[in-house]
Amino acid sequence: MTPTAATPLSNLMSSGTHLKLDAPSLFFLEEALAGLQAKQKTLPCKYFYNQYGSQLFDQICDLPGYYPTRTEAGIMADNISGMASVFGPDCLLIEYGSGSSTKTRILLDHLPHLAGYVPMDISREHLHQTAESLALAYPHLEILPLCADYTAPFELPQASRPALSRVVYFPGSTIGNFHRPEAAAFLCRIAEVCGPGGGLLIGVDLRKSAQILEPAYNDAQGVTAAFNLNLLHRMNLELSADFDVENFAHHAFYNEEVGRIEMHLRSLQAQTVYLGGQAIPFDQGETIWTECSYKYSLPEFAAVAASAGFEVRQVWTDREQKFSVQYLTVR
Ligand code: AVI
Repeated sequence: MTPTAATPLSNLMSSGTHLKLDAPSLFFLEEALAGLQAKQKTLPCKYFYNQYGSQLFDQICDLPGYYPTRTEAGIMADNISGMASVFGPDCLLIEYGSGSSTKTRILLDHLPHLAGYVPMDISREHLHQTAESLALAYPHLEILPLCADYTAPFELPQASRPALSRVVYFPGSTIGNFHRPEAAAFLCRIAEVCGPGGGLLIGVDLRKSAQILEPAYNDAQGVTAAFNLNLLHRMNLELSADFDVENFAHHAFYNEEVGRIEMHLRSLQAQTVYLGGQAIPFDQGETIWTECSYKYSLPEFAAVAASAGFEVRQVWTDREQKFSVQYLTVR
């Protein structure tokens, strides 16, 4: 999730592209052009998640080789009483990127004294459907859905019962999709949202061998490849780009030195693509870097957390130490 130097919107709007784009699409165009005009071409991984991309991600979570979702769910199920005990009474639970709040239900089942639950998601439709079904399942819990991008500043809704503390829930190891300095800056902003006496319950994927990691991002069914290539389809559909998607291939590998999976889209031939009236030349073999997924050792993550003003209070892992769920408090 690296911000890039962007072409100003005003330039794009007057660049003679004659595209009729709404504000979010113009922003997408601006970010895509900035990334594709850099020396190492990049695209922000947040654009994976349109409706089709979110469906593909759900399929990834069920793939036999994609261990994180299943391992995290197992850790939650095995340790739920211990996790629930870190929440004080009248606590406001705030979930970043709540989606369908599947993992949260196990927490909600064990937290009868919450002041409220704030599911936060960028997809309004998904958020409201989830809020409605949660309201039916938990009639005594105040649910305060917040449609927001959690990487940008937002205002928390006011619960009718005053909250004594706030706990942010950020599962799924999405923290791994930030480069390390960005992860620290993001955790710093979470610490501000939690405030004094607050905490963060976070899923963090752990360092492990390339033999386990690489198959998790290179499934034989081609679902991860489709997820990655969907970025090009999105630019064709939404930004009138002319990517020939067949001319690109999914490429994912573990960069052990820095402890991250890198996903790229490799150009299979020399070609030129047009986006927003700009020519984007590709050499054969050149890549667009679309995602990083950092894996942490426990001390590495504790150091990042400390630099953001958090202290690691408790760590739960599976037996093989593939994944961790950690409870951090604001120092
Ligand atoms: C959302 N995020 C934690 C996933 C990951 O593993 O980094 C996204 C993903 N990319 C490919 N497969 C899954």
